[in-house]
Order: sequence, then C-alpha cells, then structure tokens
Amino acid sequence: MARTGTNNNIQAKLVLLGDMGTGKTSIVLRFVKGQFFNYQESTIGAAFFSQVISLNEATVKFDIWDTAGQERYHSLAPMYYRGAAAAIVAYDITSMDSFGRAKKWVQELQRQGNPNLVMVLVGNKADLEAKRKVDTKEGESYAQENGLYFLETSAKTAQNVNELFYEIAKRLAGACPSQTAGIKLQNGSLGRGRSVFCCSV
Ligand SMILES: Nc1nc2c(ncn2[C@@H]2O[C@H](COP(=O)(O)OP(=O)(O)OP(=O)(O)O)[C@@H](O)[C@H]2O)c(=O)[nH]1
Ligand SMILES: [Mg+2]
Repeated sequence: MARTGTNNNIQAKLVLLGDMGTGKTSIVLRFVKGQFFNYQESTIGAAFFSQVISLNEATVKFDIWDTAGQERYHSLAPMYYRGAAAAIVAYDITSMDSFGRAKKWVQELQRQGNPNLVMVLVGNKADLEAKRKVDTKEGESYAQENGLYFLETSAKTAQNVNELFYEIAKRLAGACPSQTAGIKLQNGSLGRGRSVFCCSV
C-alpha cells in the first residue's frame, strides 16, 4: 500500500465516550479551540469537531465525534464508535461512578469495536486533587490490564490535553498502513490529494 515516508497524511475518526459531566466536550474544546468554560452545556446527541496535528512522520487529521454522556443517548453510541480508529474513554477523577461507567464503555468497545482500535483511558479534572476519589494507580492498573493507554488530564488547566491527542496521532501514524479501521491515508495535501485508503473504513 502506498505510504510516502515523511509525507503521509492520515485522516482518522476519533470518538469520545464517558459518563455525562466527565469533561469530554471540555477536553475537545481545549484541544481544538484552546477554550474552557466553567459552565459547559451538556451535549445533546453528539458534536463534531476536526483538528490537524503535524508530526515529523505524518500529518493526522482528526474527525472527532464528541458523544453525549447522558444515559438516554447510549443507544446512539455505536453510530459514533463504529469505524473509529481511536477512542477516548473519559472519567472524572472526583467520581467513582464515572470510573465504573468508563469500564463499561471499555468493555463495550472491546466486545463490539475494532481490535486495532487505539483506546485511551482518561481521568479528567486532575486539577481537583482535593476532591479526588479515583487514585491514579486504579486508573493506571485498569488500563494496563486492558491494554489501554492512560493519562490524567485537566481541560481546565490544559494539563496533558495536547499530549493526549499527540500520543494518539503517533500511535495511528505508527499503525498505518496495517489493517486499522477508521484511518484514511491520503497522498498530497489533506482534502485535496488523491485518497489512498490504507485500511477499510
Ligand atoms: N475543574 C474542572 N472542571 C471541568 C474539567 N473539565 C470539565 N469540567 C467541567 O465539568 C462540567 C462538564 O463538562 P463537559 O465538558 O460538559 O462534560 P461532558 O463529558 O461533555 O458532558 P456530557 O456532554 O453531558 O456528556 C462543566 O461544567 C465543565 O466546566 C476539568 O478538567 N476540571
Ligand atoms: Mg459534552
């Protein structure tokens, strides 16, 4: 499959899942727009964003689906994670319930998702150390047992938010052109070049 060394352009579908209020939208807004709102509105259905990251070896364009965490939207989730190359499963470090919910999402993705999915477990609101209910070690060891990458972030202070997306981009660039769903490899500039699909979407 065509792969042009240092000039690869990759387009990748990324989905965020997790309980309501864990900060999924806030993480995306921090990454895409550099913004944070103390009173972020709860997402209805899902929201779409896109952002490009340039690495030495590749340019990665993320098509980001920020899903709604409210239980009534649960049945919509497969529409957003189907065909995704990467998933961020978020919990709130101040809520053990949200950690439990994150584990459920991981299980659902493992059962129904793509075996090559790049999955990251994210403990958000790391700035609220005084209210912490989920130890870093708990998140870390669950991630390790399940082969996930793990990070604690704060959308509020921006801690580890860019790192999160860079790490995913690096993993996707390394994985392509193996059989990874949700990744599109393009020749030339993003959006203009002839599309070369390195994998099924
Ligand atoms: N202190 C702190 N608050 C945060 C952080 N991230 C998000 N919040 C707050 O938590 C609340 C919920 O954030 P959202 O980004 O809307 O959460 P969500 O996961 O998108 O929620 P749903 O759309 O309902 O699924 C908002 O009031 C945010 O301001 C963070 O890192 N630290
Ligand atoms: Mg939201």
